[in-house]
Amino acid sequence: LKRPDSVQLATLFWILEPNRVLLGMKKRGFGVGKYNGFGGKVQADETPLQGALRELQEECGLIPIDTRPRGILLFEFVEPDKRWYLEVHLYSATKFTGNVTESEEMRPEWFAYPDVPHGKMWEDDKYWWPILMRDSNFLGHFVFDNSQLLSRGLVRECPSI
Ligand code: 6OG
Repeated sequence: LKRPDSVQLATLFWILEPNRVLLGMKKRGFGVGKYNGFGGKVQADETPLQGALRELQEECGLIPIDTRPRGILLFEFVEPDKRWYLEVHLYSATKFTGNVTESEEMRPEWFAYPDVPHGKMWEDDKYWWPILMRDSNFLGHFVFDNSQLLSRGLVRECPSI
């Protein structure tokens, strides 16, 4: 048996109002140039929920009111000399306090649901977005190749999360 690989914990927060969603344009680092929910790495002294709340506030200035867990995605990144894993805990809210503010990391922008720019988001999103939109939850595993293109994946609706 080989030594098991380690997994980095991260978060992704979706602000889903009845008629529009708040996305962030990632200004630097991993995923630069893509629209996404708000999030980042979970710190050693945090639960994923604590990390998700901290990152949401840091990146767009909001404090959510009706937070709920929506899913867990395991991303596997295959590089020539290594393979690494990100376990992303997803949350959503429909209500918040605070004002939407741009940060060093993210430029927030509202999108009406029909205008969500899936072509400018990570490729896995379109496979679980419909589950998010029908108010249900999910588990998934996606493998990305060296150019950060999706090579395979699976997602399962999991209402009881
Ligand atoms: P920082 O490096 O900014 O955290 N993330 C992904 N999000 C989606 N939708 N799809 C992916 O497919 C992703 N890979 C990573 C998780 C990275 C942020 O980017 C998200 C974190 O919110 C591969 O600290």
